[in-house]
Amino acid sequence: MSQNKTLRIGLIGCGFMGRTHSNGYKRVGDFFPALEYRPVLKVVCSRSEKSVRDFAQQWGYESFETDWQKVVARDDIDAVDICTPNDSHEPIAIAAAKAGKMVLCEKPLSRTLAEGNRMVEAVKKAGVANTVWYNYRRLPAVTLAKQIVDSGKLGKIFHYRANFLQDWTINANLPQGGTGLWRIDVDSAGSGVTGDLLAHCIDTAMWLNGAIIDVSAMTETFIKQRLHQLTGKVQPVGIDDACIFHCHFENGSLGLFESTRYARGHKALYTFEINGEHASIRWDLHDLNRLEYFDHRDESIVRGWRSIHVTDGDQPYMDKWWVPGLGIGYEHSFIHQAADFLKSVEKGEACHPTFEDALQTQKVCEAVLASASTKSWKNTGVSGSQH
Ligand code: SOE
Repeated sequence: MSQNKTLRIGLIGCGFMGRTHSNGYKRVGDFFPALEYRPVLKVVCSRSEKSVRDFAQQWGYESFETDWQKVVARDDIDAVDICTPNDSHEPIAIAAAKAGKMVLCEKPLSRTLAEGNRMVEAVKKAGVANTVWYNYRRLPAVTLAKQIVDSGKLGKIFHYRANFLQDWTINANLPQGGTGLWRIDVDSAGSGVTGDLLAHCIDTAMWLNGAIIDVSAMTETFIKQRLHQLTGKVQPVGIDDACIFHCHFENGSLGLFESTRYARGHKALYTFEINGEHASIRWDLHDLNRLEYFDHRDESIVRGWRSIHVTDGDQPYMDKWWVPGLGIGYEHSFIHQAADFLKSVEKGEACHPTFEDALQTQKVCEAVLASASTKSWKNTGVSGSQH
């Protein structure tokens, strides 16, 4: 066990994501003891003094601030971790990079491609380590899917299908904007399900199956007006409540994606399925330790879908946890991401997805929204292998 170097974290934002990241930092050293770097929870920042004080105490941060610029300016911080609503990702990331800090950013990278481009420029110019928390890549079953695809077991890929279904905004009386509901406010979020949910699906899809080169999409906003929590006025809703798109991947396969917050009964049903010439795989977030695999080359009398319980020590990340057969959860994806980031710092390597990788997802999101609003196919501008 080494653990002799520290990485001093300044976390901005103490909502849901602030908690998932903090939990990642707190537990990573216990379960990845061989890491050279150990995160130190130096400072957490949020505008509300009461919330940030309580958060700092609960999670064990050494101090708190109410102005993110102060965190960025502090010389006892090595890495700034952005867990705020999407509208502040750009200014915080650029200022942090300029101050020479490593930058970690919650997904999506930005509200728009233009913002994302400026963020990528800033981290490149400053030469600072950077990563975006597309956490689902780090669930063992999803990482195993990547290993299976890369091994060539599926053969030529024909289809990629993904859904991300929720139902939490069906109530027309739910307000938009402000704490907890900024995801429904277009100014804060940039878009609705496209940036919030499909961005996860696109990130995983391009990681597993390569570049998405063009898209044809439709979006719908079912509830057109909502009370805005901050202005107190009933205002138009600017986000997409649902989005469906199909696409071509550069490898010749076809993609079909659907996301909505109006699928009654589904809370966070993220699923994907890949169909290849020899074999198929599928995964479901509600049963996250399992990967299903069908191989046509199996002897016909026993051929069928295998349900692989991804909990064995030789499967991704699982040598760090309990004993074979015992599952892990959603929060572990963030612990794994913290571990992978610390490892990348130790090795001086990139931690994927970097800002540049996440910008490719941003390009697809932007093309999806443009396709829906113009009712036409759009090229994404993404090509080549994706990390
Ligand atoms: C939205 O409800 C949300 O919390 C997303 O913002 C997360 O990225 C997703 O993982 C779960 O759903």
